[in-house]
Amino acid sequence: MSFTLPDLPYSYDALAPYMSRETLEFHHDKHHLAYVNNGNNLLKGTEFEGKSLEEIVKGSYGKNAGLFNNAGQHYNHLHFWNWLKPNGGGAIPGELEKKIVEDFGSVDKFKEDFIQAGVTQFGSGWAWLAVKDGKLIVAKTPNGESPLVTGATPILGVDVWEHSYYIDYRNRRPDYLKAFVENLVNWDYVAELYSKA
Ligand code: MN3
Repeated sequence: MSFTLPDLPYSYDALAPYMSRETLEFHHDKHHLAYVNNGNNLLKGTEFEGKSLEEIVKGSYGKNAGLFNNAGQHYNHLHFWNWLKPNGGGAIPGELEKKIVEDFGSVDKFKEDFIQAGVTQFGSGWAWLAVKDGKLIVAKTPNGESPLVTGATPILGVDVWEHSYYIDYRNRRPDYLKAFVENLVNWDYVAELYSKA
């Protein structure tokens, strides 16, 4: 397969004031597009042509750094746009909420751990909620990595590269993460991924 850039599932103004049009224009139209174009160029002539995106991400990890970085970021961003929605945050669908309480003790404890993972990811990377061996875990990864490469299934991720928040929050990464959790998360999409994990 080759990589293509999907349209955002909402308008560029839809996530304001928590994520501005300008951030989405740079992040989607320039950064994500660059991963798509670079990924397609690096995919050409490799053993990964014709494979699914997840197979490319997992297969290129540790083997083909250039392809992995771009395919990994393409995978992460495809989901990231769907992990956001206008008037997000709020109630977590029942079954997923139950599992969060079971594995973290409370929803608040999960949110605290998730935000902490994003705050403490040194440099560029992502913070995650993932399913591993039937259990929910919080994780953080550098650059374009995701829990996919450690045999887990990511169900929620937040981009903590500076391009994702610097226009709106400058150096206040904790404020961006709090807004992500409280006002932007599309829990229906997280629950959908959880049900398939
Ligand atoms: Mn990004």
